[in-house]
Amino acid sequence: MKNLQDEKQRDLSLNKSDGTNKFLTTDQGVKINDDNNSLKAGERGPSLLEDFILREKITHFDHERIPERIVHARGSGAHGFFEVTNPIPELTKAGFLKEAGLKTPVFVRFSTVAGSRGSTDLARDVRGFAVKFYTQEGIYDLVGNNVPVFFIQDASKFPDLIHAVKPEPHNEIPQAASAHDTFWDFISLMPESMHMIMWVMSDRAIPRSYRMMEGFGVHTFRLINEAGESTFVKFHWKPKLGTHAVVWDEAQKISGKNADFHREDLWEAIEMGNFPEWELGIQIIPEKDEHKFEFDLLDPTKIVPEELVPVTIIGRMVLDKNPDNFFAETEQIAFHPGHVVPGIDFTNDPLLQGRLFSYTDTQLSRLGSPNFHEIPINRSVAPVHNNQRDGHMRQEINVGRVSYHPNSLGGGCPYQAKISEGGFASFNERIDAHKIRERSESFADHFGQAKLFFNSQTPTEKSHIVKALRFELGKVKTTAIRVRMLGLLSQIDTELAEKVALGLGSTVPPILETPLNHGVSPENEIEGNHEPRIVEQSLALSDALSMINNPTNSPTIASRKVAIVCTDGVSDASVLNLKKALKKEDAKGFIIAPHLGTILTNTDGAIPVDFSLLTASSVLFDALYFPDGLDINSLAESAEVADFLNEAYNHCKVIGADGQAASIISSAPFASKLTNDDEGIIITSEAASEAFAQDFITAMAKHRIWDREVNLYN
Ligand code: HDE
Repeated sequence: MKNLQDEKQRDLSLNKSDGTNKFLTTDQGVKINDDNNSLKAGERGPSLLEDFILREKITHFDHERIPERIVHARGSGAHGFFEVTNPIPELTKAGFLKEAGLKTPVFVRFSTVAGSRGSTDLARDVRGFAVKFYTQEGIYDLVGNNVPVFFIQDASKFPDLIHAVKPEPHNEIPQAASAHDTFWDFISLMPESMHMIMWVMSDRAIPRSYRMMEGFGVHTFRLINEAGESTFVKFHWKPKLGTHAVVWDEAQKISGKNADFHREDLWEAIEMGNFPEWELGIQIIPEKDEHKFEFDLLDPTKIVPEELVPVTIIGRMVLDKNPDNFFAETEQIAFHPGHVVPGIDFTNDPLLQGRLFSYTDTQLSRLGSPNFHEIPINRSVAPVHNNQRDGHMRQEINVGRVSYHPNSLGGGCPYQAKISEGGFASFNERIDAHKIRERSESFADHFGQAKLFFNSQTPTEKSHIVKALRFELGKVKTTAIRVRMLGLLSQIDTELAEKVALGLGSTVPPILETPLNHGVSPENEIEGNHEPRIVEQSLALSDALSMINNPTNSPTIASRKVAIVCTDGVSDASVLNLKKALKKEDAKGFIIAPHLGTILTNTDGAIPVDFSLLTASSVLFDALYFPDGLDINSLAESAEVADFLNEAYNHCKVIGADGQAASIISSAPFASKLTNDDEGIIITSEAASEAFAQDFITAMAKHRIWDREVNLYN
């Protein structure tokens, strides 16, 4: 079998440049003798225009920035491969899905949506999950998100949505945040966004890591087999490490302590060989079932519950190589949902249809030319021959005099491919319709699945949603917007609306006062805008929608980080005991001490320190450990240690201590709140015990000890 895994790397190597052991030159290849001084008239004289070396260097520098993406500006990427585990030739003729074991190179870019390129990773936001497959039949892009639905149903509302969520135009405030008036003004007038709002107010919008996110294609797509038959599919990426989040207070603190938290996590995991991995699954819906559901498959504000149509796993994706150059690869990569290969096709989802226009168009201003496909990271590994010519920065040197089709002078080349030769043919869908500017009646349920989502959450998750809404709407200054939102929330769940209202010091308005129809007053209603309604779902609950109950979660602590607080005199047996146990589980312990360098252990050994108390913080770790032998008195006076303890406790993390260090927990500020059944406080008077390490790991595998929180649903 042909192994294509490294094909893109070989292709990229054609453009790689490494200055090791080479001379410094100008862009024209002229060797430079002095890179530190400009050419001057005399020692203290003016610089000379003639200095082509200086001019070239500064001109290049002046133009080093390109416009950032209008959405998804902040992102991180990695190379890897996709491997077929369960081929589906009966559903698709796409070659990269047809053969078990076949590996196709991929590049993945994860992103936040609203913030600028330099904004924090931990914003409350949707995450982009865009995968470029370099297949033998051309580029296939699966440009998805970590949330399976979207805010709006029609592409025409996208610029409005983005204008509303971006920093407000008069003062460019706030950065990377939806908690402001214009966003909620728009949302409160768009009931179709309610399902998405439930997802975005849940902890899905503050992932623990890119590696712990699900990914979704969002729209319904089509797979087309050799016989030209179509099957509807929804794409799902299921993370090997489970689906996990941080808590909102933690997210805000991480943004200050390490705005690159997700970027760094992805980078380091790959450098350390903890390769991020997802399974690719599809929900398969035969054509004949198109109208069998209580929602429209073409409506991007709806999911197909996994309980109704299970996810069939067809392959896995592993990210095993960091980019060599952020700009050349992660910034210049250009995704497009319209990049499909034979065997994959679109549906008439009106959001997807609009996207099919937008992505190439945006690259023209972002990358500056229709030749962006020639940039190495965007280049197909399948041969490219056509009659497109010229344009800014054209790289390819097309030989011959023929650049048109049909031609006789070039022997008719390049040839058109028959379908049997791999030529792309769109699905032969029958369309016989009036030209109308209308929303389908089948899109009118704006609340049924928002309810399903909310009802499927555990009390902890519901409580987080209420708190997130109290936070977001609490930042909204216009009272009428808050009240309008409470009206919409009451259509999802009255208790939810009431709990949010309590935090806002407000009351839930009667339903009739809530404009439902896209914010237009009844006399201005546009014909064809159907009054939103609630369709009761046949399914009461779906565990797949909850993160805590998510079936993808397995009790693993792989790649989790533990802060081990040390001082001189620490027991090296205790430190080693936990470190070893963590390593066995593919997790890692980091030594945190009052100073960098080394600390002396109780046996006069020296342990290198990873972070000082000043540069580390509880929010950057998954759990906290105080080993036997610590200088408790000096730690008790440290403000940083107090923060470590308090934050780890409040963020529901596991805290452990053994031997004499246990007293640090019994005298911690939260000690009075501690109950005996807190599964996350692991203390033993014995030092370096294996049972302690095991209990610590078992507790960590629960991700967080949610019982500690003030739960609004208890
Ligand atoms: Fe995008 N989107 N989008 N989008 N989108 C872009 O393309 C757009 C939508 C998504 O890492 C832009 O190259 C429109 C849904 C991701 O480079 C732009 C509409 C989903 C990324 C654009 C949508 C996405 C983008 C900006 C509504 C989930 C980042 C830069 C009709 C399925 C890709 C660029 C990367 C990027 C337009 C809605 C996902 C402007 C018009 C729904 C992951 O073309």
